[in-house]
Amino acid sequence: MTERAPRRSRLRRTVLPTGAVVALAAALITPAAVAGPATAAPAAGAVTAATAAAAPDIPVANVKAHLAQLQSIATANGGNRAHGRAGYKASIDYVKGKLDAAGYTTTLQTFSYNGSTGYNLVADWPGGDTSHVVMAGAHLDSVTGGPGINDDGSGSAGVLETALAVSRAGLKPTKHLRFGWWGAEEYGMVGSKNYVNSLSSADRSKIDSYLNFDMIGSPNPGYFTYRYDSALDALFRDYFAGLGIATEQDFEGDGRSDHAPFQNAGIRVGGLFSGADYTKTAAQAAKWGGTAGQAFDRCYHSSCDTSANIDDTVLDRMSDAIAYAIWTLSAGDTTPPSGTVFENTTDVQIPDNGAAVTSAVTVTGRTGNAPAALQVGVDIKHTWRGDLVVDLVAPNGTTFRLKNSSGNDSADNVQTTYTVNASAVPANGTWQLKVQDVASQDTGYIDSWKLTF
Ligand code: DTR
Ligand code: ZN
Ligand code: ZN
Ligand code: CA
Repeated sequence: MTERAPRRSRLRRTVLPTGAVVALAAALITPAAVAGPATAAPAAGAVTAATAAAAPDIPVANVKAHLAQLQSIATANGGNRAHGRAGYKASIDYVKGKLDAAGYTTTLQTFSYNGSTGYNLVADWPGGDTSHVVMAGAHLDSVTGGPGINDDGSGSAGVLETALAVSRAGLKPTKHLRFGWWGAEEYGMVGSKNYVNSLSSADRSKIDSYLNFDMIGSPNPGYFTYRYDSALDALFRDYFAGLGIATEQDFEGDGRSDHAPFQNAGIRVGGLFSGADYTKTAAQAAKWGGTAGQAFDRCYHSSCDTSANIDDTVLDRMSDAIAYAIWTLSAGDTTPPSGTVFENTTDVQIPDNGAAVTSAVTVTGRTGNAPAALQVGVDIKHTWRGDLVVDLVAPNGTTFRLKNSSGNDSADNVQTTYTVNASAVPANGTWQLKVQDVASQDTGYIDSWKLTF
């Protein structure tokens, strides 16, 4: 605690315009938000542990084992798994065998395209409310020119292993779970169009959301989310933020994969993508690693899209993200809508030039971590706000500095909304506003404060 320089006359003091206060607050917060929280960010496991039924860590070795099988199938069948070729049907049989053994109700849907029979595989996990279906899918076909291990063995294997994890966990979701593997995507989403067309309009309206995973193991990876539905986009963005990974929204994929037929039928769609033939920029390489100036997948649609064409780390993380989304979305509507306000309106006196005081707000019913742009509304009545140091303390002890003291800030009151990047800390628990008056003479109290999630 320090003694400040003699104060100026109250009559001559300058009152900062509100905009200046907000700008000052932003300047103070930015370094902490960039440098990360004061305490270590929770481990990846701790992020999901905060959810009601924690999603499992998907073993990437299992996902890779599926890819090895798909590679063997291609190798044994002329080097591809394309629509109308033996390697495609063998791929379907492999996936179906795993799902049948795990207790799924599988349906093989056939269609005809280009003079050949095509196949979709649909797997329903028994139970859950069938009028609220959560669905995830991937295309199982490759182009004729290669084995298609990243495109889209990766998505097929990640979805398959998530489905098997549902079985291992004996998951009893509130909503009904369905998984799909589509044929002939490479000819213009032929299989997924057939599937969506085969549904009655009543059955289409029962699908709450469809998540698509087409290329999730790119060797020079990016972390892209589908941007079509803001809640599904945020679900994945927040998941990766919890791992300390910044995502970008995908702008390459419009109408280019199996989410499109679902979207055209008015179904909410989301998904992940690690990049195809576009070039990674320097900025993207800076945040994700890998090589700038090179394609995310240099083997896209080529014979070199083999088991060697996979980055294990992105495959692992995106497979975990599939499981996180499936667990979270199928658990039901336990998450309050965004915009939920948690507030404490009890006055807390702030001792003059004394110890810090706190006011608590308990957040419940949230899933995962707090938002990247957490709104902290503060209303402190005080006769000289320059005396005050204000912090936000997260449930795990992470401290965010909202405001420093200042000998020059002679206005009354702290009445503003701060934006804090709290995406590295779990949302649920008791948050505290911590206020200390560090100079004598002027006094005040915390009137109220709130967190908007
Ligand atoms: N449809 C893919 C490749 C692809 C290109 N851009 C995107 C964006 C989002 C998902 C997929 C893609 C293919 O199978 O070739
Ligand atoms: Zn493709
Ligand atoms: Zn694809
Ligand atoms: Ca004081």
